[in-house]
Amino acid sequence: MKLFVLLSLAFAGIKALAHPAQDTFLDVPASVDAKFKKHGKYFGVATDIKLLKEEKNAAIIAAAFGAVTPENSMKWDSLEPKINAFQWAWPDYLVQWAGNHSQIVRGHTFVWHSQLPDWVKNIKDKAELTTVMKRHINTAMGRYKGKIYAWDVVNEMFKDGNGELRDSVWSKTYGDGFVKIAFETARAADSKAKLYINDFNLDQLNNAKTQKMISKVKEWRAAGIPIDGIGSQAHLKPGQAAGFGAALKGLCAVVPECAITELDIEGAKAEEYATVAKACLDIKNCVGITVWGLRDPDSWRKEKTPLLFGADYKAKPAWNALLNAVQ
Ligand code: 9MR
Repeated sequence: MKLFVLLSLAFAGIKALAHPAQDTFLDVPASVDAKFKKHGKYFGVATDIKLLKEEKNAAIIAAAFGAVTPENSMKWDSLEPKINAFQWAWPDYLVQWAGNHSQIVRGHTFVWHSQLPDWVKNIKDKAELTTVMKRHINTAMGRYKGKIYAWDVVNEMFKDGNGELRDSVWSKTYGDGFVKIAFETARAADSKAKLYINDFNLDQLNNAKTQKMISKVKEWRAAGIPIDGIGSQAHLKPGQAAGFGAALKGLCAVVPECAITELDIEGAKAEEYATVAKACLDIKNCVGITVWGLRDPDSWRKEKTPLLFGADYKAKPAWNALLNAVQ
């Protein structure tokens, strides 16, 4: 008897040594990504160096997700705050972390009106702006060639409401001509990376912006512009999940692939998360879903508690709903 107890204790000790992470953090949830993988899709999360260096955050992301998007560190003001002086430390950390954990990376983002430094916004000369845009894209895509699954090459170029071109240094200088330059530059820089146009409020099929995205992407692709995918950000309000699937279907129909790139839902209702997950699962070329952050307190709209994990690092009911929604 005594020998049995001794042996059991010794075995438990060896097990604890073999799984040191479980000693410090026992509450890692079942992987939604593993379920998505069965369908050839990924389930990812936006994060960055600071959160990846927090042990519990990183443990959950490592165990339950399959893709990461840098929430801020690859945006222009972070990557190239001063002309031709690139800051690699933060995005390098994320890309390396992803590699170490066999996760894919979505690069976010190049041509955007926001988080764009004044030195770019103030450029008046078209030739100069073109040089600057091309150098920015070439430098970032060159550094991470082969390590980034997809890039959001153009972000949020359409206005809400009527879906017209949003005012920015890009539209002021080129009309919508920057789309061709940006995508052709990106294709030449890394021919294997998937190139996306990304936007929010594409959540209902009949809204003007969704329709504009569909018709313009069709037109651009017919003209040979290398757009591989549409990203629907999906920052949803309660009630919007219902029409989301029809909208996504319309968007995905005009591109080789599509993705839900920044999902969060105000209130994080379990059924609404499940509805959105099913929307992607039901569409063959929807390659995956990224949620825009792990825990509510780290969300860009934390007061709406839109994410899948609470401050206590515990999965909310929507997590189980996702596990059940994906067979
Ligand atoms: O979540 C991001 C937040 O930390 C930043 O302060 C903010 C600045 O613009 O950008 C947030 O992410 C945005 C994303 O890059 C593009 N789509 C909308 C997202 C939420 O604002």
